[in-house]
Amino acid sequence: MLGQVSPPSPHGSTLQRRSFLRSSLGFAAAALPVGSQAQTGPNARPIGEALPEAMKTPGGSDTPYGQPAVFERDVVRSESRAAGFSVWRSPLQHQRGTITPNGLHFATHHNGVPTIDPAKHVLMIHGLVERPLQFDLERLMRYPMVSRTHFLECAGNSAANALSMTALDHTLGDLAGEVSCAEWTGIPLSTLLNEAGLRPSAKWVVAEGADGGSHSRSLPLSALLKDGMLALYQNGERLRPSQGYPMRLLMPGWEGNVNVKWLHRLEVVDTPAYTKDESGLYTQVLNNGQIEHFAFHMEVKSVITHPSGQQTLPGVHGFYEIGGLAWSGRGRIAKVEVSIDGGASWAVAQLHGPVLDRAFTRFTLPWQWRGQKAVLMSRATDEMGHVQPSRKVWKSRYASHSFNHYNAIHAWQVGRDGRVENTYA
Ligand SMILES: Nc1nc2c(c(=O)[nH]1)N[C@H]1C(S)=C(S)[C@@H](COP(=O)(O)O)O[C@H]1N2
Ligand SMILES: [Mo]
Repeated sequence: MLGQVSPPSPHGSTLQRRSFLRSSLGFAAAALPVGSQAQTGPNARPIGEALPEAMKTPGGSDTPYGQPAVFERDVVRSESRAAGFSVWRSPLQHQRGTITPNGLHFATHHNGVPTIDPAKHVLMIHGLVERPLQFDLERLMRYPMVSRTHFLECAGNSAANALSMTALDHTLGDLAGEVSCAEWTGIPLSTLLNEAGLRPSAKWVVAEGADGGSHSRSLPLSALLKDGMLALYQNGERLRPSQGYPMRLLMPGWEGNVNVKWLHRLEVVDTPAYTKDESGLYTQVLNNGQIEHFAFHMEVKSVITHPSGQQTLPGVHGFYEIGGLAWSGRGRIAKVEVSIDGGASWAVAQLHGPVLDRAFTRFTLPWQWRGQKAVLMSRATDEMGHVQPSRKVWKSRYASHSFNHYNAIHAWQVGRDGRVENTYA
């Protein structure tokens, strides 16, 4: 690579930050070259003289549905199975930007992926309504639609870091890849619920999927009317079977499992149904033995995607970019701070806009690595003022076997050899 790379200018040039950058040995404040130089000497050929191989022959053919480059074969989801569940984690460490490609969207299936013929699928709205309604896809396609970019995160994301006594040496995707972000397009649920006509006693809605175990959850009606979407499209194309084809419920910022896939029934009721899915699986046991029920929101969280677990800095000392993703189920990300010394000092990272409500936000910070041991951490704050807790504080709130809604600060240790490893700081 030729030329120089200039790290982005510091965000928020307060006096405090300037002096932090000056006084900190680790964070780069000036432009640093990372490109390699043209070779010199008697046998050196001038840069640009040799034609690349691909320019000497005609190219190959394309495919009807575009595929990633063959050299990107390793960029895939990883699967793990537990108690009949199948979980596919997104390789966050290989992604840049904020939108998860459809083929890499994480997935959690309690009973596999059903094959649903859209011509035969119906959505029913019944219960405490004036007019029970049934919709086929042809009819739904005539409704006005909206598009929104939102993350989706499994309540059990990062369970390994919540439960394991020692930090497991895994990749970021394997540790925290049950989260993704996509542009969802569909029909506001208020349109369909209001068409059915809500009775005064209507307070909750039971959403049921058309998969084997009929996954179902109860949601407060008021929240569904405000924010709920019947999603039909994911990043511009129809939903993937893995994401609920032909239609799913989307509740922005709420734990993944209420986002019922393969949605076929909305029953309007006056109290929660206490389905097996919400009673058995998605409750948290607090430290005092009390049960936390219907904890819908996913709280503010962030992860450093590069450098991250099982990666190795190429050994060259100098400029590196620390970068990552932050999100909150409560609103926009207001601030991300990064530490290179295990939390002893923090610098404010640059946020890359647009900073959207309940969506992935990218953050970066230039860093000079001089071969020293380092512990990299990121700490996000959302616009409501919620800040990520330390692991110790998070663990003190819940019973030792609780793992849902884990949003503690995540840490990577960088060794002198440049190897990056999961650690508890
Ligand atoms: N019908 C149905 N909906 C479901 C599930 C399921 O197994 N069946 N899994 C839930 C869980 S636990 C999560 S985390 C999200 C994951 O959504 P995704 O697979 O599109 O990422 O879907 C939820 N919706
Ligand atoms: Mo989940």
